[in-house]
Amino acid sequence: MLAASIFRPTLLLCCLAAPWSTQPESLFHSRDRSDLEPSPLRQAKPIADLHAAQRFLSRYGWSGLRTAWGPSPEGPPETPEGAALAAAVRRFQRANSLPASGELDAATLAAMNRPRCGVPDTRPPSPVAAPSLPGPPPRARSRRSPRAGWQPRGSPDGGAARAFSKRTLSWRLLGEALSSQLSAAEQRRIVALAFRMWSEVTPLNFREDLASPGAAVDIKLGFGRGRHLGCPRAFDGSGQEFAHAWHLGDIHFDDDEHFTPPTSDMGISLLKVAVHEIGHVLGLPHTYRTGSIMQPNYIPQEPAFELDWSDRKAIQKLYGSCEGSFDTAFDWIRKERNQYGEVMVRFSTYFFRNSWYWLYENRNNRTRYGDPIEILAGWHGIPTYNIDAFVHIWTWKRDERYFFRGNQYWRYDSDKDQALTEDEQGKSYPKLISEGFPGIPSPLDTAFYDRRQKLIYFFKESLVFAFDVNRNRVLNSYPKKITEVFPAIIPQNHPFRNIDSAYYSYAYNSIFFFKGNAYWKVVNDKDKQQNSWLPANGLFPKKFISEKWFDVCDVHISTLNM
Ligand SMILES: [Ca+2]
Ligand SMILES: [Ca+2]
Ligand SMILES: [Zn+2]
Ligand SMILES: [Zn+2]
Repeated sequence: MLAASIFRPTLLLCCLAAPWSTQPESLFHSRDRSDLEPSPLRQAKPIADLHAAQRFLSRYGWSGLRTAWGPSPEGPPETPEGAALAAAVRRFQRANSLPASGELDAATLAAMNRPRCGVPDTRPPSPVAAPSLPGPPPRARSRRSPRAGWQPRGSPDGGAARAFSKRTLSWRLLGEALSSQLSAAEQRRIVALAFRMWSEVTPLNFREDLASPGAAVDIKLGFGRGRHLGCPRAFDGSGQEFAHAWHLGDIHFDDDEHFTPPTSDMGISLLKVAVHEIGHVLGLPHTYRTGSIMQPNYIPQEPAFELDWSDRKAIQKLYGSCEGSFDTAFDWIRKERNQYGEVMVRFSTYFFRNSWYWLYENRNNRTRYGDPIEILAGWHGIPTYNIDAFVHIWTWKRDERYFFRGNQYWRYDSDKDQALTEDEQGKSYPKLISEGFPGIPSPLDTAFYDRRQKLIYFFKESLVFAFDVNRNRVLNSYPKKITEVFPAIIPQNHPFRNIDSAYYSYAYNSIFFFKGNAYWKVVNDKDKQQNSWLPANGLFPKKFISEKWFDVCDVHISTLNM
């Protein structure tokens, strides 16, 4: 009932907004609250006339007059000329995919009454129109706000701008300003998840800070009703504005709204609103692009929502993409039968770093939603951090997967999703590398299996060892210098030693050497066919891993298990 009234266009709310007539049951016990009505939500006054529409257009940046952001935010609006008003209405109509009539018709008023964020959509039109000029937009006039620092996000410029220069930002849900609708633990969990979602796609980390003085906390969040938290901008009651964000990192939620956890399909998802407002604090303006979390209006939630491709690119334009080294990267091959009974080879790509891993979706060119995950949680019985290497020996007779760390190796049972403690011959694991792979040193830097040659290439410092899996020994001419077996195409453009990971990618049918945040692609057959002068196994010049594999981002350790 409550949720329905929020989503319904609120033109009719004048009738529903009368003082609540039902009196709560009288209180018999101080703890006997079960029959009490929740404190009635104050309803937002519907936008139903010219005066209210003018206020809306001004408040959200559609008209040239900016009364909502002036020294008296709740004061009466100035009256724009009819033509200016019609132009503002048309702009608003176009953005909302309505016929641009300039008339305040029912559909336009309904659009104005939809639940929305309090940050203005656009900056007021500049008196000097320069639409075709490249370069940064002209600065809009800035008026002094009631309090230094109380500038709404997105205003005055309305464009994206990086808001923080440091990489780790602290946040706090203000204890004195919690929502009355969700438990404190649930609010904190939802807000922490909202921050984590941004950290999954940026180099930023977010840390909850309950101890520092308030002024030292980067982003402070709180709930309030009507006039709240010393904020110059009062909330309007249930409906319309549900939250706003300010410069210096303050986020306020209208506690007259029916905020719900992500599992609910009613009300307004606090997670979605928090992700949106954090987007503002980080510097993103509104966009009317379908699918973006930065749309000004609340879009009732899908079962799961994620930051889409464009939202990711928008925030990465401000903060850069995620970089870092990997302990190992590999494709996990499995054979599946298709509907015709044919055996199909499928693979998943994994990146390991410290005690975390990411599954990479090559098809979507991004990491799986919700990653990274702890190795401990996804892989059973192998070391939980700093894996040196992974090898999948794959012949007609053999299908064996090994993880290497230190001087030991583990064999992994793909079907049971568990490291073997004993194999079919009664050999127990983990085993010493020197026993299972005679002549191979440890600890290893990395390794990969070459299926056609039936060789494992093991890498240690500047040397590479080719290991014949059938004869279980190192080839006679090995070890060799890595530069000898995998020569640089451009002289000196080579990792030379201590490679983090030699990764054979089935998506690219190529070997890649990873070191730090860079990769070198190894010449494959197709490259040779196209350019016969390329040396066999030559290394193309260095590139950044983040330019090929997107959004492999760390998150703050405290949010790893969300
Ligand atoms: Ca509201
Ligand atoms: Ca490694
Ligand atoms: Zn917004
Ligand atoms: Zn506020």
